[in-house]
Amino acid sequence: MPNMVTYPLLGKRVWVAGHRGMVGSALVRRLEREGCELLTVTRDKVDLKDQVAVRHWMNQKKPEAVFLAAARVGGIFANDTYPADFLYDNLMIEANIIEAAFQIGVEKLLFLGSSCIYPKLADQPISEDALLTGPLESTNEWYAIAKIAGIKLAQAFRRQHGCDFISVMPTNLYGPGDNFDLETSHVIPALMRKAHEAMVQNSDHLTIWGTGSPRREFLHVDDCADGCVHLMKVYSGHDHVNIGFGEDLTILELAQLVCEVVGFNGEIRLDMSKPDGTPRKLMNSQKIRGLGWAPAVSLRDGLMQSYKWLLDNYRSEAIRA
Ligand code: GFB
Repeated sequence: MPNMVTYPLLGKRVWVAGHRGMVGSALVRRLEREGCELLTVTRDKVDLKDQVAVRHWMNQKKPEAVFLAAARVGGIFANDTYPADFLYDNLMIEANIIEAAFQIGVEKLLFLGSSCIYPKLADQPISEDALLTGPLESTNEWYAIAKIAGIKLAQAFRRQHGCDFISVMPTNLYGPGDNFDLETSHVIPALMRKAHEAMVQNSDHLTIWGTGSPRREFLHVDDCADGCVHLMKVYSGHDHVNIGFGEDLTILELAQLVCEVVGFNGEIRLDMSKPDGTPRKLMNSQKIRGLGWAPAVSLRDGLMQSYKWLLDNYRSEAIRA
């Protein structure tokens, strides 16, 4: 049984680092129910890659709990195209925040990683102890190395200084506030936008990347935020914890489901010049289930919610960027 504790958030000063991102904004929505004092800061005020600025701001605001959701994120193409940004930015952000959290005596910190930390060919479903047991997937090794370093930093500060810093590894996420840019996004927003535009333009087909055969697991971002808040309140331990949905499907099956949700009936074509990435990435989420948490949003319902968000925001900068 994982280490269960009680850390109520009621009345605490809680910083959500990265509150404008998809995960950070879901955390802000979820934390509104906890009766805590929420702290946020925008990039134009504090660049999280700047150690001095981070130390100064944290020292002034004195958060008691921190959700470290700030990161440079993107889909398979962005990861493969901008390796320096994905490695450097993520290393700097997490190192600055974790070290400053130690310096100012933050009571509890939760670091968010990603399922891409696991070896490309890890046994499925992937349990937490698969970390560092084999080579990484090449399209996202830069991001994965940064996230592994984040887990290790949290563990090192716990071990050397007794800090209550924990790490969670969410599976592939989607939901309101997602990035719908076709070059840099993850697969769900990309397919949703492609299906929507194909339907509006009366096209007879849409094209997906790769062979359509990789399998992925998808978790709605509100479930992820709920799982993170749950862990913050009940878990304390050296080992990181997976947060998954529990089922996966092929990219082709996903494309069919997205087309159904959007109402597009055309053909789905494959662009084999694009990479598949990891063949399968289904996480073993028994540990968080054992801590009393389970997801609530089905993939179909979550996709319908995301499509509504896309329609509501289609003309905005958030989509057209
Ligand atoms: O979501 P995605 O970009 O990330 O791609 P990963 C998942 C799968 O969908 C891959 C396929 O096999 C893609 O080839 N795919 C099909 C598409 N059509 C599309 C499309 O139009 N756009 C996109 N983006 N994919 C990411 C990592 O890996 O997962 C990150 O690169 C992070 O580091 C994230 O860990 C959770 O699941 O392959």
